[in-house]
Amino acid sequence: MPESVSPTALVVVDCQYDFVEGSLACQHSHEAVDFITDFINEHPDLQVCYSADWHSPENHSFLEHGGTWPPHCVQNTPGAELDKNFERKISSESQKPSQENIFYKGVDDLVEEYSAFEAKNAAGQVLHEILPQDVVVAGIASEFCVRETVLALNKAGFNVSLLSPGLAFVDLEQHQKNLADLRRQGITIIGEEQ
Ligand code: VGL
Ligand code: ZN
Repeated sequence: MPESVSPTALVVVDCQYDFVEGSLACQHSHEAVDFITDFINEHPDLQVCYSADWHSPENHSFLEHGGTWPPHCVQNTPGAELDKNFERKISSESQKPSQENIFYKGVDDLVEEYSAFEAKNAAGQVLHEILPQDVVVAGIASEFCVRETVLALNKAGFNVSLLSPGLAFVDLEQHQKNLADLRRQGITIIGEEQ
């Protein structure tokens, strides 16, 4: 029997238009998406999963319903769509966003679900249940959904790395604090030139 190479998955967190250039536009977002698409094309064996923040208009995360954020990622609106550069620029069909590899979270109006750990795809599969041991995380926003996703995976025993040039953030200082804190907790930070 040939020895199989242990698989690695990349979790691309919330690279949706509202976070890239919409109501909650984050810093470094276009650079992050470009970096992620190049990284995927350079790693054709990587299993790629995308998370999507997926709120109803009544979500309690929104200011008008007592939350802290402007309305964002409302289900089936343009702001909730994944950046089309993944579809356009990724060479391998299986690594592009699809029914199988998009995992939705934030569906419950009453729960602020930053972490993508329990996100589900259209068939109801749960993200953490289909991931291999080794997981690389990138996406938006570093200090919120990326951070909570990394912490949940780490706590559950996954071997987690963070792709620093593939991150976008609300606030640069908070982003840098986040990286330092996650490193302290044993997360490997890849490519820290930013
Ligand atoms: C996020 C704020 C609200 C994120 C999601 O993806 O980081 N941030 N909802
Ligand atoms: Zn949200």
